[in-house]
Amino acid sequence: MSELKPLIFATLLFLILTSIASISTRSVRAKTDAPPATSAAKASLPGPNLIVNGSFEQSPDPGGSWQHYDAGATAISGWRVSFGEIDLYKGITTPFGQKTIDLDGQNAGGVSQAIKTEPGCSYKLKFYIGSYDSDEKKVFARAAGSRTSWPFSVPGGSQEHPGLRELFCVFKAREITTTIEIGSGKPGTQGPILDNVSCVKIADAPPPSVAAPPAQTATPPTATTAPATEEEEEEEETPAAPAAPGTPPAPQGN
Ligand SMILES: [Ca+2]
Repeated sequence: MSELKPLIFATLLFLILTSIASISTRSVRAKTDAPPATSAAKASLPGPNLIVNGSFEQSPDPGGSWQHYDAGATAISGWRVSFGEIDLYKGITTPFGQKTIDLDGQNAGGVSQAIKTEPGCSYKLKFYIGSYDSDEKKVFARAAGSRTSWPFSVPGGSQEHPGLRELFCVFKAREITTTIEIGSGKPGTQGPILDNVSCVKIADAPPPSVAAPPAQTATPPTATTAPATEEEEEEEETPAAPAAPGTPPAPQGN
């Protein structure tokens, strides 16, 4: 019997160690399966595309090669002609479907769209611009009180080779709705060709700053106080570097 004791002891020890190892493995697996909270937060940025019909494919068939629209028109789903005149074009070669916008109708024009935004958050507005002639052109983008403009030209530009290039600007939303606008900054009858507009949230609002503790010795309020300064509503124009000619961008979704 005494010879069996070491054997029984060894067997029990083996079973205990095996059991502990099994629990440890399950614990590690459980930790691996649960994603850390930070990665879930990062996965939400950049956010989804907020622009409706950014490639202008959801619009009436122009019939021929183009259809003229004046300021106020809303025939192109999601969009409004914000000023001047534009043409909805069909047949200009781009990687983004069949339809594009010529931002000059018989004169300079623009399109706008209101999107839902979160005040304090930053957004990236991106779009593609080209030209079907060689003339100097200017395109601008406006959102949340800031305006960015780009002079550009496409030497040898044509309907088959409009020389599309990607442009973008970043803005910080002030309201729960922000109207973005893209327009021609130079009068003409053949303007910037616009296609594949997108806008995504790229940064959350910064955390609120910690208020300074109140002073120990408060001064008594005076009878008259200075009027509060109203926020400056004038737009800031940010001139951008000329858009360099580039190779046609890779196709992207709407
Ligand atoms: Ca398109």
